[in-house]
Amino acid sequence: MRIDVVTIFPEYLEPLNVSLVGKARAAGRLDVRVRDLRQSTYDRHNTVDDTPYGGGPGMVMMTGPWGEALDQTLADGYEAGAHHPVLVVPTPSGRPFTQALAVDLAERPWLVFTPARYEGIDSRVTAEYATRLPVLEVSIGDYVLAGGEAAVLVITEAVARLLPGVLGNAQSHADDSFAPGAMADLLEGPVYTKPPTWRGRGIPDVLLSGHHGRIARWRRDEALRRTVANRPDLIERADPAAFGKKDREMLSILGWQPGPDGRFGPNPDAVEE
Ligand code: 6GU
Repeated sequence: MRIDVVTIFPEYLEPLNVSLVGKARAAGRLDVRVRDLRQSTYDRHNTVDDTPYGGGPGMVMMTGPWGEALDQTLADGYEAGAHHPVLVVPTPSGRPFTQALAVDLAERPWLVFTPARYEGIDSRVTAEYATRLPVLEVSIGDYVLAGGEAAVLVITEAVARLLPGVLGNAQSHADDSFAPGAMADLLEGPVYTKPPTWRGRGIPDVLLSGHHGRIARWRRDEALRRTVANRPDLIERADPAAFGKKDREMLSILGWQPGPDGRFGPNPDAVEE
């Protein structure tokens, strides 16, 4: 996979040299190029932004530098043999970044990211490139960052670990929280390793029992417990067919019950723990 990032803060993308993404690059699974947007400015101050038409606060990134930088990025990539680019535009106004979108992006051969500062990029830039390649506006969550660079780091890490040969163990992402179909969209429960006692705290006996069926049941119960506590919306949204008899027993213990439509919701009479 090839990844291009065009930014006014190339140094912000340094973490792409580290850890999993760095290893994916070293292993030849990932070719990452970071381009300084200011290379595509020609005035004395290397200006990339101007005031918004219609007024309002902040500044808007100008068409000129983005157009030239993206034309050169695309030309360089095609020259190097890359193909089928997708333009990924990080913006708090984008579609939510999810594991499903990470899986989709991991199947693409070439991603071009345009992290913006200020109030965003003049809209004609995405309109123009949308005539040439798919453009995805993506948000990493319901909060506002000062720029899209951190979002590029997030998206790149989520995508890189899905590339064949990067994680080593293919099973490691089959049961990730949010992996499509995994655990019917429950969060993963707690995990333990040696030593068996730490500061007087042991580990659940079942994990030492060697009884795979009971261990799987315990993990499922803990996943339900954690999901109820941290992401009750996932239980409410879940297809009730995903919950078997034992799941229903656990949900009942946790104070959840099926409503008239079969979907689970909190039992209004239950006492919160
Ligand atoms: Cl992709 N960019 C910015 N600036 N803020 C965000 C975001 C992106 N996703 C959530 N907040």
